[in-house]
Amino acid sequence: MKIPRSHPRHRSLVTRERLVKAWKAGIVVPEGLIAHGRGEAFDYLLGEETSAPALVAEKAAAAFLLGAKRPVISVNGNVAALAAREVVRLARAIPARIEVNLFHRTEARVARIVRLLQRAGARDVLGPRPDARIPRLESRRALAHRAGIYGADVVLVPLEDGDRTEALVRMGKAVISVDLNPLSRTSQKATVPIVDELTRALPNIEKFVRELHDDPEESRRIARTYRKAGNLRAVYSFLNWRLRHLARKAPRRR
Ligand code: PTJ
Repeated sequence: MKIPRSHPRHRSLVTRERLVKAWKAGIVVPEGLIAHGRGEAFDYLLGEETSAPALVAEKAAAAFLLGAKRPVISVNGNVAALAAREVVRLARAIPARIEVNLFHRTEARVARIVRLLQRAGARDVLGPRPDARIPRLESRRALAHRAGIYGADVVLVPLEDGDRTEALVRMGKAVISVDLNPLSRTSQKATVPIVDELTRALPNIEKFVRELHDDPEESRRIARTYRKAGNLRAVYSFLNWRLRHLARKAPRRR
C-alpha cells in the first residue's frame, strides 16, 4: 500500500507497513504486530520523542556496553524488521556480537533473520545451532550461544519478554532493555531499562558509544553513578507531566 507523504501519521503508517511486510516474509510473528501496537500506544503518551530520562539511560547503556568484556546484542523478529541497520552500526561501534534469539523460535525464522542482518552488513551472526541453555527458562528463548548471550557480561535486549530478562539478571549479567512500556516486567527487572522507541534508542546509544569511546574514565563514572530506580522515577514523573500538560491544553467546552 502506498502511504501519502502528506498523511499526518506517515511515519507510523510506514512502520506498520514495514512490519506487515516482514510478517509476510516470515521475519515477524503475528504476536510481534500486537507487541508493536502496545509500544505505539505508550509512545503516544510519551510524546513520540526521546525523553530526558531515556537519554540518561541511553548514555548509561553506552557506558555499560563499552565497559563490558563480552557485550552482546540480542535480536528478535521485530528488531530485525525495524532496525537491522541500526543494530549492525551499534555492534560495530562498540564492538559487540549479535545473536538472534527468538521467543517463537523456528530454525527457518532464525536463518531468515540472520540473512537479513547479513544483508545489513553484519558478520558472524550467532543464532543457528545454539550450544547452551539459559537456566530456569522454559521457553525456546533459553537456547543460546556460549560465545554470545550465554557467555556475555552485558546484554542489550530490545523488545524483550520479562522472563528472559529476569533469567539473564539471575545469571549475573547486566541487562539493558529497550521497551516503551515503563511498567513491563522487562523494564522493572532490567539493570538499565530504556523507555524509548527502538529506532530512536539504538542511534542514540551509538552516538554515546562514539562520544565515550576515547574517554574510559568518564564512561566508568557514568556507569557507576547511574541509578535505575531514580531513572524510572524520572520516567514516571515525565509521563505525569505530559498528562497534566495535555489536560491543561484540552478544550474546556465544545
Ligand atoms: O520475534 P520473537 O519470536 O522473539 O517475538 C518478539 C515479540 C516482540 C513478539 C516478543 O518478544 C514478545 O512477545 O514481546 P512482548 O512481551 O509483547 O513485549 C514487547 C514489548 O516491546 C512491549 O512491552 C512493547 O511495549 C514494546 N515495544 C513494542 N514495539 C516497540 C517497543 N518498545 C520500543 N520500541 C518499539 N518499536
